Amino acid sequence: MATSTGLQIGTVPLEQPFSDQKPGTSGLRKSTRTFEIPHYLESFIEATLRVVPGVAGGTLVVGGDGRYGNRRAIDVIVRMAAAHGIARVITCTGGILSTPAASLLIRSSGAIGGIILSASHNPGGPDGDFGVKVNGANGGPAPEAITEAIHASTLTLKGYRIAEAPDGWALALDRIGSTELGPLTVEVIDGTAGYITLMQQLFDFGAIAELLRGDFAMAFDAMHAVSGPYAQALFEGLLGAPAGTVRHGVPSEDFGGGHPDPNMTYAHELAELLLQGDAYAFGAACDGDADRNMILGRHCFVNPSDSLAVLTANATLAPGYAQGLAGVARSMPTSAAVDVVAKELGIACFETPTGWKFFGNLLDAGRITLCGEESFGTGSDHIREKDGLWAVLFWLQILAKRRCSVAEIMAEHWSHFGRHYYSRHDYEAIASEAAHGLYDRMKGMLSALNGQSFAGRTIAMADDFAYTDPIDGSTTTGQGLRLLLDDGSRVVLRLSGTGTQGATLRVYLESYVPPGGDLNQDPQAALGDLIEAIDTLAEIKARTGMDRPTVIT
Ligand code: VG1
Ligand code: CO
Repeated sequence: MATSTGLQIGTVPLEQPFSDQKPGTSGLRKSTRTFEIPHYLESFIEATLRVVPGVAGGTLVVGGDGRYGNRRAIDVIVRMAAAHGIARVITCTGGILSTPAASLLIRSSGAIGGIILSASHNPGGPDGDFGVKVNGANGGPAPEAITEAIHASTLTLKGYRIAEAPDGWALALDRIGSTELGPLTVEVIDGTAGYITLMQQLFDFGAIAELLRGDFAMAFDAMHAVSGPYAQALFEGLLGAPAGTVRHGVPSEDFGGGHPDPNMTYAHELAELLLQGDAYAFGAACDGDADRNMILGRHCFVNPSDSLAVLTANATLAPGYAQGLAGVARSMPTSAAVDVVAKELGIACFETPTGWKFFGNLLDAGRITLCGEESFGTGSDHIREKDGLWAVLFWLQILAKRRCSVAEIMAEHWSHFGRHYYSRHDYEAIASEAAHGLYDRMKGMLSALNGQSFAGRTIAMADDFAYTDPIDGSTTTGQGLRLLLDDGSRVVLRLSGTGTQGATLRVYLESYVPPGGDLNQDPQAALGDLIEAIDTLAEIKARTGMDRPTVIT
């Protein structure tokens, strides 16, 4: 079929629908090779464009973290958007757009939503992973009702609609400007400008610049991923930090062969710099799509659950939050450190399932201002995604005002609120049957565990976490097995929804020591009895065949 503008639009038949396009915690995430199967990406995009409301005549934001496959995917999405009657696609130079900047762009452009090409912290390249995240008009990850409808649509697809680009047409992705493809306008903009302006509204850049000009040395690791250009413009540009402050700042298609996951295992270079060396007062890193953050001080690692609590306790030091907070929220496996702060501040604290999409309604309704997850995710109502660089700027803001070290902030926080010793143990790439066998066995045992003794305490409640959204009343079940102990400690087991090889088991461990108690233990030692007890109960080592976790946070 030719449109009035002469664009050729056709339907490509699918011999058989794909059966494995079920979005996990954060969109559809698979190996790059899987996405290279003919029609695979197209099938998921077709289902998305059929399900998302407002496609005809609407605006769509498209961009990604720059990993291998990004440019091809943008080309496919643009041509499919044209075939589905989208009027305007907004993308960025090089197709490079961080997840938080995409969230902002969706909100500021009045788009119907966005498609973000990223497998986040998973490695990239031909042998790595690729991913497609679908966000709605509020800028946040699409709610489950939408992702389930997309999945259902993929199961019955018979074909997909795509425009054939006229001879000689190519998307000029590397230049700011706009290109027409039949009735569709593709705008290529600078992906950093709007985001940086928003950061300047939320934080006192003068105060932070003064801190960075003094003897306060900072190291930021962009992990060869999308945060690089933003971090360079912010830290080395506007805030005047010395050249070289941003490490690995040029996005590469395979993240320099690394794993763009800002934790102690994969960002070990930065961790060693801060934890063993003396040269730097502050260190931070972001993940592949720049929605995660890791915060380090000299000889000090800030646990992400603690980071959310510290930001909450110090929020009014930032101009954007000077009026105080409406409320806060954390994902269920995140430690209750923020709960204690919220209680003292007299604000509400919500506990949601894992995944940023569950914060969306609370943010939209104005019930919460800050929220976060133990998995290095922190954010606020400024957008509808977690935001790595925002968290780094927030920490710099606090340090600029308080003029003390990160370690001093932590010590003071714990001595006032008590300390939630916390750790997450990940067992990655376990054979799927072994992982599900372990998990299902534990699930079957839950009711019998109530009242049993565990690590010298008593299990006060054992359940499979379920959540009812306080705004729209929707319920979500099966969100993680919780053992809540009578002294406030707990152990949670979950299977990851973002892994791409076999299954990943996450074990979350937490134990609270009130002010006045021993606040200076090593977390692994403080949690040692819980670690041992859950291994025995869930038969982790025996069933996975692994004698230690792949990653300990
Ligand atoms: C993980 C984290 C979760 C986070 C999700 C997406 O999910 O645990 O807290 O929201 O990744 O983060 P899972 O199901 O593997 O535990 V990202 O940076 O990939 O957008
Ligand atoms: Co991410």
